[in-house]
Amino acid sequence: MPRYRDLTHTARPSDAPRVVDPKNPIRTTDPGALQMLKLIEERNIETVYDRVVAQQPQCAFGYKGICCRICIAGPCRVKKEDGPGSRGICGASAFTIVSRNLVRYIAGGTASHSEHARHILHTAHALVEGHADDYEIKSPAKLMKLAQDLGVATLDREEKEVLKDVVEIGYSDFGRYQDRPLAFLDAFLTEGRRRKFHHTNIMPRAIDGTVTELLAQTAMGVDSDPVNIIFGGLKAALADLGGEYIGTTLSDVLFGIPEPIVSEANLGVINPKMVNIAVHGHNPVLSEMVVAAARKMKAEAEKVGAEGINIVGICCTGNELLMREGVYLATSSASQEMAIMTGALDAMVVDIQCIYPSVQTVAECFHTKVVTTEAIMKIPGAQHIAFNTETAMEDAKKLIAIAIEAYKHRDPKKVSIPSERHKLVAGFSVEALTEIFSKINPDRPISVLTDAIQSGQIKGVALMAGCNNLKRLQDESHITVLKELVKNDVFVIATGCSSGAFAKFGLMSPLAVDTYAGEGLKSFIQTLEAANPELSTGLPLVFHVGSCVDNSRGIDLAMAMANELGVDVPKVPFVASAPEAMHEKAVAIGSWAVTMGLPVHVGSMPPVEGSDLVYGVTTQIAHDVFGGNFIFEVDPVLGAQKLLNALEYRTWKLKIHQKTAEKNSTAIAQGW
Ligand code: NFS
Ligand code: SF4
Repeated sequence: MPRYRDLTHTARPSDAPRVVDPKNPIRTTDPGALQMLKLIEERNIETVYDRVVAQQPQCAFGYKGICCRICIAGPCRVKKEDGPGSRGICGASAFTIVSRNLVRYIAGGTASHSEHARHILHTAHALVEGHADDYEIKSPAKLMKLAQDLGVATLDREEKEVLKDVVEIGYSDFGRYQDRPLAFLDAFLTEGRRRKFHHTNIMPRAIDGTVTELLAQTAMGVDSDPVNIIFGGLKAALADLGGEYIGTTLSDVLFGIPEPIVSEANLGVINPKMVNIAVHGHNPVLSEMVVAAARKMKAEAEKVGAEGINIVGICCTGNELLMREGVYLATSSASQEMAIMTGALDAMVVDIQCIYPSVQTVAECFHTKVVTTEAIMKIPGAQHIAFNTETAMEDAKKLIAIAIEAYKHRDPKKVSIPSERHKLVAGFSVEALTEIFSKINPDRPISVLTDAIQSGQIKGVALMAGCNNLKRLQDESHITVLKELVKNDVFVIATGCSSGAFAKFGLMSPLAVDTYAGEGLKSFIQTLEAANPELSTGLPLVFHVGSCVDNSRGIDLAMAMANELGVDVPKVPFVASAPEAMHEKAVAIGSWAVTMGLPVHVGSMPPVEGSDLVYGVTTQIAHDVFGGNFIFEVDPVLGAQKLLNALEYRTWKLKIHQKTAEKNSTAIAQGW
């Protein structure tokens, strides 16, 4: 069987248009957002959908990654195949320029995720030092497990003492100078991956150091070898994964391990009778406190004539709250402005990342107050209330008071909330999934999943992740890839704005199983439900594992499957897809996923086509070195097909090698 059934072995994407309908401002398929669009037209409000159209056609040099702005002799563009025009002023070739641009995305993504992680570490640190009394250790069990993974003693020790040591290790992971690997990465890897990263010399020792080193490596006149540059990028991508591990594990310690929980999603969750506050961004340190404060301030809201306070989430902080508190998810990245346009949002409280600066412009047409909370994130015109972990509850109450005050100025004539809202079940941490599987096999829970693959009941597992990118229509690619995968019996877990899309469309509901799952997947989900009668929520079509930082949970599941099967990650029928990738963070995640050994579909073309060499390294050579590779395919149906092929290939190989091992009574071979 040829690799991924690609008979040409070119790994080229199809000819599908890179920007569909470039003149069409109706750039969404989200039913809630579509209802808003009509209204927007009447009121003549500019949105992201208009701005996408205004940017077309986008610069072809930038699109292919062959524009260099790294020094101010530039910008330099690669204009010709050969001669002086084929290089930058300093002589940098297309492969140098493309690879440098690409890995600088990774540096940005790693910096973003680790900034989030750093904030959570600071909060945990303040807690053990006695300066963050509004926080607590919600999950001592997670803390003890984490401590054991990191080699921290737990016997007869106070929880706070243990946490203190864990936090110290986290801090060292940011600034370690000794030649030791990143602890929050090394602790979780399979033996095979650990060895691979040492052999290829990409095991990071500190997050900040790795990002800085990568910026230095890619400065004007430093590294021009594209392969060396890419390996530098992969090292930073692994540092990104370490940062995500810090974020996810310590969030679980402070706010609890997610468990199955029922909620609802899409703009219809905004309640005309209540004070509505959207928490938007990524960091649960702030939003968890806003939820807690809202619970205490109902009476204040009632005083101004509201029925109460309705907190709704947007983007990943929405995912964090959905997973742990069952807070409604109002919308996801590309439709964030729509939440304000309902005219019923009294405040939008933001922390960091993925927040369009335009939310303030839109808010100025309504009574909505946009409030920024972090020192590194301000928006001209928006109010800023510094949020401190030391005074968290007090600060959160201030934020809510702003919303209650704004509610008084709400104009009923401007209120127009779409009816769209869907029930969903979320909260499937790896712990929660393991618990569900353990009802069938308490000794080896993960074998429930791997056995279902081996028997052919399901085809494998897919992690669907990533953002919205309006080069196609919002959510269309997420929904299409998902439907293709589940129809073909793939067990799907989801994070970030991909899970946001599924939630908004009603696909994260048990009701969707019958309609969309293939026979095998349906029977697998039914078996799990039958073994877990106490789980009154039922089980959904797609399993929500959290925010983008929680992609660490996804790779945890892949590694657990690898250990169960007695192989390393590249042999596991497990794939990933970011059908609408947009952010630098998505580039970092995709890159570590490849390095961890996964085939990774990306549905929005990154700027790599300006160099055949870089394109080849990311889509093919990476597979030879790490066992994972990028699959760039903008057509979502074809993208799903390529993922199915990758799963089929892995399952087929796995079965052959297992049979041979059984026949000869040996361990399964590793070198294939
Ligand atoms: Ni992830 Fe989450 Fe969404 Fe993309 Fe942005 S919210 S961290 S980066 S756009 S999925
Ligand atoms: Fe041009 Fe080289 Fe400067 Fe890039 S680093 S802008 S290619 S001179």
